[in-house]
Amino acid sequence: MQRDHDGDGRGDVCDFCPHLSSTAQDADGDGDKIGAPCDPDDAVKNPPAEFNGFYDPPVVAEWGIPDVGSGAQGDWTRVLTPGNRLWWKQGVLDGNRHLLRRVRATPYDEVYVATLVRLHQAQAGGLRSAGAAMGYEFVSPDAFYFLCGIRHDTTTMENSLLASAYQNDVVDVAQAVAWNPVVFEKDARLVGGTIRRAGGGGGDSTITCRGTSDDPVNSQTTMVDSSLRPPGLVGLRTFGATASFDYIFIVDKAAAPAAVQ
Ligand SMILES: [Ca+2]
Ligand SMILES: [Ca+2]
Repeated sequence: MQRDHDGDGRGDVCDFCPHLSSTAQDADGDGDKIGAPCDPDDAVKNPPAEFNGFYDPPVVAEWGIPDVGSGAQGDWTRVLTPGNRLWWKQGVLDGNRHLLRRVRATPYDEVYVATLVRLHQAQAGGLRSAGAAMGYEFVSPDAFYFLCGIRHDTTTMENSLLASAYQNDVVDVAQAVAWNPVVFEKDARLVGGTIRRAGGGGGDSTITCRGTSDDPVNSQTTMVDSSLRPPGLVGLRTFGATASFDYIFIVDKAAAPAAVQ
C-alpha cells in the first residue's frame, strides 16, 4: 500500500503532484511525470521530482544540520495532528535560526520547492519567519540562503509573504506583501523558486514566492532579485519561531531553459 498524502486515491509514487489533490495533475505536457500544476515548466522535461510527506522523523543521513548556527537535529520532531496529518515540527522557541537541510551531493542550480507551513509561536523581538530555504550554502563563517516564507512582526503584529536573501540571518534584500491578519495555526501553502540570472560563481539570482491559504483565504506572489550567490541546497527553516511543515516537493530545474526576464 502506497502512502497517499493528498488523499486523492493515487499513491504518492504514482501521483504527478502528490501534494495537490486534483485530477488536473493528470495533465503533463512534457511527459516528465510532474503534473502541470506543480511543474515549473511543463514544456521542458525535468529530472524526477522529490516528494517527502514527512511520514518518518528526519534521518541524519538525509536531512542534516549544516552548521553550528542552524540549531540541532533534535529540534525537529515528527508530530501527528487530527486527520492523521504528519508534520515535521521545529519546536524550539528562541530568537535563532533552525534549519534542516536536505542532504544532496550536487547543489541545485535552479530549484522549485513547494511546502506547507504552519506557524505556532513567535519569540518576541521583531521579525520572525518560517518557510522553505533555497540555495542554502555555508561558506565558513557565513551562511547564505534564500527564503520563501511567512513572516510575523512581533512589534506591529503584521504578517507578510516573503521572498528574501540572507547572509547569516541578516536580510540582504527582500520583498514582502501583506499576508493574512491571522497567521498562527493556519496552513500556508508556499511555492518558492529560484532563477539564475547570470551564470558563474556569485551570479545574480531571482527569488520567487507564491503563497495561498484557505483560512483566511489569501493568495499572493512576491519576488526579488539578489546579488548573492546562486542557488545551492534546499531546507526547512524557522527563525525566532516554532512551526510545522507538512511536506516538501522539490523539482530540479536544471533541465529548464534560461528564464526570460
Ligand atoms: Ca495522491
Ligand atoms: Ca510535466
